[in-house]
Amino acid sequence: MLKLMSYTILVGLFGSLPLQAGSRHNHLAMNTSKIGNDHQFTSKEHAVIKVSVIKQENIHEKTLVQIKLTRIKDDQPIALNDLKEAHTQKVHLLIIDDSLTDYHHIHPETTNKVGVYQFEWTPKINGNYRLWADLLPVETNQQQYVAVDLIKDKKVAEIDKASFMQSTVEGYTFKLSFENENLIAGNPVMGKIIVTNEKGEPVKTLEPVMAAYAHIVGFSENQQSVVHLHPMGTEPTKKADRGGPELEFHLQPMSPGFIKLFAQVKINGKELFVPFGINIKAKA
Ligand SMILES: [Cu+2]
Repeated sequence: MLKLMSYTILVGLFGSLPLQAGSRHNHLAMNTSKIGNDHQFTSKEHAVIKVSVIKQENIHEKTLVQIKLTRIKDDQPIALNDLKEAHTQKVHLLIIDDSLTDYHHIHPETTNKVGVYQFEWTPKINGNYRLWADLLPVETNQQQYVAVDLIKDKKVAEIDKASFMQSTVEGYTFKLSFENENLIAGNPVMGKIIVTNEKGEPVKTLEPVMAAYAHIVGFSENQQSVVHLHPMGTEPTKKADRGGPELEFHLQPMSPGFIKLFAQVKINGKELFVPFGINIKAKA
C-alpha cells in the first residue's frame, strides 16, 4: 500500500516522525527548540515572519480584522510573493478560543497595503482568542507557525480536559483510535479516524478540502503550540476524488497534557469540524 506521509510538525508539543520519501507537506510547529535539525521541523528560531493585529472593527454581527505580516529581521512587509502555497493557500489562519472549543480556519484576503491581510469572522464564544498564522516563507521553504492574541481582555476560560475519542457531527460519527492506548510525550503514534453515517455504514465520500481529505489541527492546553497534519495515503488531485472511511495519521506529541484536535472534512458539500480530546502522559 502506498503511503505518502503527510506530516506534522508541532513545535514543543509535537514532533515529527522520521520522514518518508514522498512527504509533501511540512506542517509546522512552534516552540520547538530541541527537536533537532530535521528539515521538517520549524521552530521559533527558524521563524522569519511575525504577525501583528493592526485593526479590529465590528461590522454588524461580524468583526473585520486586519493583520500585518512582517519580516522579523528588518520589519519589511510580507507580500504574497514572499510566500509559497501550501494546500492551495498561501496564508492559513487558525483561530482558537482559550477554552479550545471554537476553532476557525480562515484564509484572509490581501488589501491595498503590502503585508496587510484582512478577514471577517464571528467568534462564537465571548472569550479570549489566539490566532496562529500557518505560513511557508519562500525565503526558508520551511513551514512556520506564529501566534498573536486576537482577543485578550476576557476572563480566562477553563479547558475541559476530558479525553473524548468519538464525535458526532451532522449525523456522521467519527471514531478516533491510536495503535497504543497510552499516548506518551515524545513517542510517535499512529492514529486513525473512522467515519460512519447514521446507519453505521462506512462513509467513503469524503470530498477534498484544500487538497486533502482532512486537515487535522491540534492545540495544546497551554496555547503554546499547534499541530497541523494530514492523513497518509494518496491525496486528492481533482474535485471528483473521494476518500474515507479511514483517515490514518501520525502524531508525535512532545509534551504531556491535554490536546484538542479538530478534523476538518467535507461531506456532501458541507465542511465539518470534528473535535476530539486527548491526554498525553509524561514519559516515565
Ligand atoms: Cu491542512
